[in-house]
Amino acid sequence: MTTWIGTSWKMNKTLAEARAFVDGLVAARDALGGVRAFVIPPHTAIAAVRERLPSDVPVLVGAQNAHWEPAGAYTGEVSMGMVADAGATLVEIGHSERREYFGETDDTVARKVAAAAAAGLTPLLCVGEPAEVRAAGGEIDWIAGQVSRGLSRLAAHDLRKVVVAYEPVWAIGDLGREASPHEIAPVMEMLSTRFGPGGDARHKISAVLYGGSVNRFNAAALLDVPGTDGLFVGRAAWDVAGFVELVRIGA
Ligand code: G2H
Repeated sequence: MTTWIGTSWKMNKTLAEARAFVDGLVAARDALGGVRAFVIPPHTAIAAVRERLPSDVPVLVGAQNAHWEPAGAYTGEVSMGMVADAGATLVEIGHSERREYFGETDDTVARKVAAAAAAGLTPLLCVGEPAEVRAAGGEIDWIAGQVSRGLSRLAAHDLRKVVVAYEPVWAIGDLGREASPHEIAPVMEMLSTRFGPGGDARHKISAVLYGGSVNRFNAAALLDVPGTDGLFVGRAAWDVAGFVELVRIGA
């Protein structure tokens, strides 16, 4: 299977910065074909990134969030159809920052996963356990529960559209610490066998990614963890050279 390498810019980058990143991707186009690469800009830059990417540069564009309702009086929200119209083909759902700061629950996550799939988008369902759950040894049950609930509103035939990213909360961002391959292996194995491409066909999703403080030094070892179909990267890929280097590692 082709390895997925992607980045979310979170709340970063002006339009000029987004276009400069795309220009860097175009300059490195020969490196991109070996992986399934994706970039998730803020909503303001989705269309600009999509329009600037030549169609023969194989990079998917995503959205960091979208509402489950198709339209209506939901001030400040955008729909799945709107992000698709802007050029997104995948949508990140349930990142721990959205669960922590913006009130995302398993119910809103499940609604969004189903709405994304219905709109023809790839739902990128993010799950992860907090530090206290890991300290108590409860991560396998926590993650299995988050994934099950996140998929609970999805039509069975849409399961294959889903990508899951395992991102332990304690390993995310500047305050996080790197997870070791040893620490993530049991979770990745559970996700892969229970939900992933290697698992029971009735519950087959398309890929299981790892994210959380991934960088060029730990990427190869994390990719080697059985059941890992790719990496979802933040800070280390916000600079286009960093992203391209991670793509080369994944190829
Ligand atoms: C986790 C990750 C992006 P970072 O959110 O998927 O961010 O690599 O900066 O920890």
